[in-house]
Amino acid sequence: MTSRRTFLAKSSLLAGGLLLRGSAANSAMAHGMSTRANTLNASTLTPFVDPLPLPPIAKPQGLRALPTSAKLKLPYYRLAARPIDMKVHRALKPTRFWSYGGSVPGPTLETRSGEGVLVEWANELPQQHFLPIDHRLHGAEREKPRVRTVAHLHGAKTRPESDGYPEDWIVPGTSAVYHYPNDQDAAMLWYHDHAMGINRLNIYAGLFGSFLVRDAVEDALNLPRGEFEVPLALFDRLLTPDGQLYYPVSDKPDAPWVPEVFGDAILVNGKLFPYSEVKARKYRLRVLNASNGRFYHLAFSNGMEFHQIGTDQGLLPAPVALKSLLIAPGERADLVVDFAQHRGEAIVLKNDAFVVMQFRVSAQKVEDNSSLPRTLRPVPRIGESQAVKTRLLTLDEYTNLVAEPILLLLNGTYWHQPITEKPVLNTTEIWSFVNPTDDSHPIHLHLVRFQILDRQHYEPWAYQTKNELKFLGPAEPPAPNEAGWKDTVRADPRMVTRIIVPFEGFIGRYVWHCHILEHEDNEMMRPYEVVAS
Ligand SMILES: [Cu+2]
Repeated sequence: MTSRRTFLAKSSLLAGGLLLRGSAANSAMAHGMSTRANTLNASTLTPFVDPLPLPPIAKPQGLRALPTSAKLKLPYYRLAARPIDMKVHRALKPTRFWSYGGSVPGPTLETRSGEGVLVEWANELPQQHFLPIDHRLHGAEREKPRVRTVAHLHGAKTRPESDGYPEDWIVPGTSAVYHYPNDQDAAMLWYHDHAMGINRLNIYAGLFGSFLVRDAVEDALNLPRGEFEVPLALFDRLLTPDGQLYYPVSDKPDAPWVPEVFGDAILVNGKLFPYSEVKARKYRLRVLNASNGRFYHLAFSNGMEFHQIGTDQGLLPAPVALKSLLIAPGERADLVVDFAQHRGEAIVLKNDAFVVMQFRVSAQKVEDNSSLPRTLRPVPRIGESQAVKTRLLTLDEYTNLVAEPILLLLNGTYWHQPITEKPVLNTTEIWSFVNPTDDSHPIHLHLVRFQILDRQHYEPWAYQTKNELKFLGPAEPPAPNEAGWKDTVRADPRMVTRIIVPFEGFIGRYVWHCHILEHEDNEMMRPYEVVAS
């Protein structure tokens, strides 16, 4: 392999005072962001005093014809981004957010496989941003409008013109209509902003929501539904003492970008430490990690077992029993939790030692006609021999001379460089991510769904000095709860993570990127193009 990474590290980057961050570098800076004098200590607030809110279900505003086929009329939704004030805790004054449709998370769109919808995404925001823009970042230069939005439906198989390409942003007072054909399996997708260079700020401000695709396979399983199917969108924030969003900045006024953001206020559907009153029966919890950079390691305070039945792109082959769940930014987990044996208990959902929310199980015995089937949906494994190409792609972090991360690249390549990944439509490829950094990077590809082949440790010193991949130990298959269709994968430190990807759907230009939003905004995103055969 010719290593662009090595080339860059030795030439332009070193000349500019940049260093490639090796395995010995410390990421204390990245992990010290949550303790600041000018922020509220969220743990001083009384937990479990606000009920868990549920985002409203979006209602279509009638039917409209597709621009390309006047005969076909589709449900038409309009979601406008505008400022709102929302109470995140009983003891705090309302917090200013930017919202799609009046709540954070925005309204949930509930759709069916094979039945397309149209969404008009409107930008009704003010002309000034309320979070700190870094004008050095690509796409966020001083001459660009401060407030730009573009909606991406994460996990959707859409044409490129409806995918929310980062440079397709719109300004206040304008809107764009996107078509989602929903020709895909039942899954929980999520919409969020994707504007070049300020994506991390727009999502932190609140521009996201869920999008459910349902289908007959899911219907036939008799899973808990209606009031017993509960979405849980997790997003951590830092708050000022008077309860406003605080987005941290570096100590350099002209370069405010920080490499990661971790807040101590973990919001669930927009509330801090909420409680939910539940019946003593099975519930289906649709968990979304909508955080900028936080990974969650979730478990119940009583140590109870639960089952994961689906992942990013839909149902797993069979339920997987778990006592804890790791979920990275951008990922979704579909869970079934049975409270039947816990009548009258108050059970806390925790992120390691920290409180997330509380479930109060009613004392009454109730009838539960829902099922947790032993099998769910077949997920045929794609054989490696199906792949026509393997790409080795590095995940790179560069630091300054005091070991602070200042730039992240995919395969040593900047956003503006020519497209290097051009898979052919209806072919399958293996993408191998080499991660020499200290961080796990959740890598997301637009348009497609994929399967994880394996992860394998390598010897970092041989890689750093000789660009040689010497594997340590065997390749590890994905955990059972990752062995379904995915669209986001954890690429863990000092490992090679391999995914196998059928490029299906449409030709055109899409993106792939790290879903740690601070990384994505600072060059850890690349265009790719699906080309005709
Ligand atoms: Cu990253």
